Amino acid sequence: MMKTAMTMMTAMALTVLATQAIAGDGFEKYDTDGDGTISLNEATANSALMGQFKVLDSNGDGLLSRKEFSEFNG
Ligand SMILES: [Ca+2]
Ligand SMILES: [Ca+2]
Repeated sequence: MMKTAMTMMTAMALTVLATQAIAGDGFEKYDTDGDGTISLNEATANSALMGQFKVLDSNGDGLLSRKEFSEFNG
């Protein structure tokens, strides 16, 4: 039962990721908790993003908004 639930969740996650890859800017891929911003913790998923985090965070609140993330070159 647990295994079935995990398999379903994995399948759903893959579907979401595939959809977003097509849609394209990648923001949702890094915003893993879905709060509409990318935290430093979420940015650790990508070393390039991590490296640019402080530069991208133009208002210095420690979070990347969608607009701030749009400046990311990764
Ligand atoms: Ca987030
Ligand atoms: Ca910010």
